[in-house]
Amino acid sequence: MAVITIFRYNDRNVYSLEVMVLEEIRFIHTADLHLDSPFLGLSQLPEKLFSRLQESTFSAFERVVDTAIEKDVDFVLLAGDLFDGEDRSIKAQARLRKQLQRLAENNIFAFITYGNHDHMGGDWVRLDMPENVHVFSEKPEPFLFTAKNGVTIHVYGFSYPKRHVLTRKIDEYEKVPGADLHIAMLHGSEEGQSGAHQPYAPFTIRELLRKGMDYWALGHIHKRRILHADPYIVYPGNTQGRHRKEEGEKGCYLVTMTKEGQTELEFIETADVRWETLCIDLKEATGMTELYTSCTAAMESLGNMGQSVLCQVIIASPQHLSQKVLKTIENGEFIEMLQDEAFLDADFVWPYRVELGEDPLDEQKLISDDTFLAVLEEAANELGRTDEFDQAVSGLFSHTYASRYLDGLDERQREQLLHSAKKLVIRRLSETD
Ligand SMILES: [Mn+2]
Repeated sequence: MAVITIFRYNDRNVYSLEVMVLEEIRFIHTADLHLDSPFLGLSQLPEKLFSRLQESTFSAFERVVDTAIEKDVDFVLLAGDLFDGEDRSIKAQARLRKQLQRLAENNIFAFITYGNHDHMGGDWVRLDMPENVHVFSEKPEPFLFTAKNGVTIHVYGFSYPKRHVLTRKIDEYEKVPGADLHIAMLHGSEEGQSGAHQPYAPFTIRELLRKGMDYWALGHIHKRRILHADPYIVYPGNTQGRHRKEEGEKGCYLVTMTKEGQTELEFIETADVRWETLCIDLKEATGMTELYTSCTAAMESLGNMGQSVLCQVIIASPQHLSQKVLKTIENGEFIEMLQDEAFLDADFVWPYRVELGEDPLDEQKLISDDTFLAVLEEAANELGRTDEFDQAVSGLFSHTYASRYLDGLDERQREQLLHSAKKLVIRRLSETD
């Protein structure tokens, strides 16, 4: 409760005291905790980093709860995908429960809707949640909540009964009178924004606005996005990035709302390990020492953020590098050098891959014979259209172990493979005079 005390002197110089109570509520909006994400495919990281990463979804949620307590909020909204797996590991449930109990001890309520990852139809060992928690059923019904200062709120939400909920759940939301404020939780995607995939619980912004709510607490999309202000329609994103495509700041929103619905948002970063891309842009011929120094300096700058970082390094304009340097990048020697520099203390900056950016001039620079390049280009295109291409890659796709992890190649991947092969031919030829 925010209290403002005003001292006022009257004409006889005797002061009177007035106390004004600000009628506003505070809550945290978070979603997509994905507790106990396994971080598959990253087990090649040094053990210490890997276990830190496996712990990160839990640490991130702990930070959400720390913030809730520190800011003395009224409640926390958890808008779906709290658990990563539909079997809800007992470890994840126990640790979620522990954090919710911390909220209970601090007189903070929690609202949960389950999403497509932790739908209600999953097969899991049930661990009951503490009493300060309301879990929504599969129908978006209101829950009447009274904040510490007496402001009343209807919170609406629903949980996924099964993994695939493709119906327009938005049609089932209805504002029910009887509260000062109306806050709706929805795990789903905006129509037309989910690419080729069938959208879960689809909605349009117009549909949400028409419901007359004061705040839409969304979940499902892992990239933080504010779809609308006044009233706010918000995806807070996930609390911890789980792979390189979930880069940058990850966290939750601290929301302050007056009884009249005026809303302010503050983003709170919660990720324990952050994914980043470092782009090293070479402007001129660069030797090994300079390249190495620029990379380590850039890595160091990431180290001052008070977080651990997993970064990929992209070297733009690699035509400024000599063949020898390029070779150390391709055979992995260079990344090993950088990794030797990485600290593995409390906070780390770990380069997990080094990539060469696109390099348009490469070919002409290495081989001046235009006719040869044209023939090579033609041969590569030709190869792409024949069975020989499939034969060439068939070894990989029929390999007992490798094939399990591979889908077929699409057009773009075929083209990329041909492009890399062409570059390799050019590079090899230029090496052997
Ligand atoms: Mn999710």
